[in-house]
Amino acid sequence: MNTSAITQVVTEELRQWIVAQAQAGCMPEDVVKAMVASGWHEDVAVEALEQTLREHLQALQAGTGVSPPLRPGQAEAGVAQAAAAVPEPDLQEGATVILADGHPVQVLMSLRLPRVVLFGGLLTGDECDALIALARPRLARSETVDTSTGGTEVNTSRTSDGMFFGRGETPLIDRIERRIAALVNWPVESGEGLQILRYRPGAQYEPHHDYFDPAKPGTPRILERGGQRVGTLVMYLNTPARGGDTVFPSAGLGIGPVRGGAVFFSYDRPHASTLTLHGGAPVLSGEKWVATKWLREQSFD
Ligand code: PD2
Ligand code: ZN
Repeated sequence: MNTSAITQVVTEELRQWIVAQAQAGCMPEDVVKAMVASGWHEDVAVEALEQTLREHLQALQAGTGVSPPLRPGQAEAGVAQAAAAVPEPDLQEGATVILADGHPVQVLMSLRLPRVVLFGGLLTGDECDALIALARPRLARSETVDTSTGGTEVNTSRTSDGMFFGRGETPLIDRIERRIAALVNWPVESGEGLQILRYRPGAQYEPHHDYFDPAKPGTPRILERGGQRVGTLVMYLNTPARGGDTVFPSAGLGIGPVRGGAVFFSYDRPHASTLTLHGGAPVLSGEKWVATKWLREQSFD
């Protein structure tokens, strides 16, 4: 196979990871397997392995070959991760509507990689209005989980206001959570509480991954409760006048927010190879309100 046609870039981080695996005594075929499992093409993996180890050996022989240890956050390109089970809607036989806990939801678009499914009519107009009314008095400047400490921090890359509901906090929220669970075949108990965000004009959410970066020191603490995130459902509670698309830059995909609709995406490993980098483009006029449901591997209690 002609590997020059493949555009995967072998980064310095990946080279360092390969050296670290070799130093730890891993068999070359296991290193290749791990790379393939995390999204690398096999031919690229073999070539990267051979070339990296050859160069490392040459550097050692020349007396300059001390590979620096990986810094936190540097490992992402090379960290091998086994695939986890993920939430997934029943789309067999070209379903155009899914009956989720008795509520008809339209299937508008689906993509294999990244795994993205666009739904229409997941929430009724009344349900959207009720969520906004419940959340409005409880909004505060959005915080995100800080994986360097495991705590929360105000994040300047996210200029929205937000709040979290407890799971099943009201009968309305309980009903919506059961509908989501039925739609994506994932237990209610593995869902985080609903998060509501309000973006004003100019507000945005810069591209990020929703999974917790395994290389960050605070991540093990976060994972103790429910394990990794494996899926996200962003529900649109209104239709902004202009802007506010949910974008997937690695896939060149933009989703226009429409009231009652929702974008679902899953990621079977905490790795960029899932192509689930995504963000909220700036709102240009009007407001944008969303409700996000993050789904964990295990019970989130
Ligand atoms: O509001 C959005 O479009 C958006 C974009 C990226 C929401 C999230 N991420 C999220 O809630 O994780
Ligand atoms: Zn997100």
